[in-house]
Amino acid sequence: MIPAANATILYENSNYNASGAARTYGADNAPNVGSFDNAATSIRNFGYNVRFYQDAGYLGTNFTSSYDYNDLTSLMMNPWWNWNDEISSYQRV
Ligand SMILES: [Ca+2]
Ligand SMILES: [Ca+2]
Repeated sequence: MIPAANATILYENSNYNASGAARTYGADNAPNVGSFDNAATSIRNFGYNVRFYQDAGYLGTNFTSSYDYNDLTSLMMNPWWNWNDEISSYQRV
């Protein structure tokens, strides 16, 4: 899908890599990211404050940020787990 202007964009790989067969997902709000479930490794927010959730339907563990992340592996969800391949829904707040 082609993301709308200024939409948050999820990348399945690190460093916003969208070359070749690498998939991306773009939307302002996504109660369910569908086939992109548990795939996001880097994200761009374009300065918007966005809340990301571990579960679909804006549920579960979440974090809110306006930053871009080139590798969610380095963003810890808790002392034992990071955010790589975990996002299932998100919304602007
Ligand atoms: Ca990934
Ligand atoms: Ca998830």
